[in-house]
Amino acid sequence: MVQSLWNGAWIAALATGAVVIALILWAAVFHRKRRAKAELPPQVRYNLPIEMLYTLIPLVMVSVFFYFTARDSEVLSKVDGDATVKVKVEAFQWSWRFTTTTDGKTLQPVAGTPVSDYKQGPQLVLPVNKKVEFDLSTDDVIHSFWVPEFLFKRDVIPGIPEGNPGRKFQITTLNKPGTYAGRCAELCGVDHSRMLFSVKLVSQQEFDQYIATHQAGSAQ
Ligand SMILES: [Cu+2]
Repeated sequence: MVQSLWNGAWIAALATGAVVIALILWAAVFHRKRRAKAELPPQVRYNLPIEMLYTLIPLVMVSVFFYFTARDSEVLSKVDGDATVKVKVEAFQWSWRFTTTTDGKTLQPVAGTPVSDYKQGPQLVLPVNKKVEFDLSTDDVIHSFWVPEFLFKRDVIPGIPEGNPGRKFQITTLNKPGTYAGRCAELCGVDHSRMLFSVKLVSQQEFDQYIATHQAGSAQ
């Protein structure tokens, strides 16, 4: 869905660009000054039809972009039903803490240590093909949770109370096992660029094993 919105926007933008460049070339080639003493071509102003046209066309274009963007973001940010896995994401200067709850069990939080271990970063382990719900919070400044390959990014804003649907989003498209790099996408201070993490998508069996060894209270 994100991909098709992106593609559509690019096609529309490229088509607009092609028309504009063609008009510029047309004006430059066919209406250039040919003789040294050529008189000015007729100067058009207050031409109502033309002014209407270049007011209406951009309005229509912006409305079309707005419609598709609003329609898709409505679907993408919808939070409904119960998710199999819930992840509490706490962003701080400058790392992340992930606390996973699934099947009534809460796992030991995975947290990064700012600066020193940024190359490693905390790793969030999730099962594939499950609905995962994220709940984003922070106590300091605005951060942004971003895993580029998930084609999804959401700002983490301080001061939004727990339970507010604005902090949550659900993803159902995590279906390819692998390790995906994540980062903070909102400039949040001096070590913002080191606010890295990763998400590892594993099979359900591997995830069950992970739960068994990482349940809160159990010996590591
Ligand atoms: Cu940040």
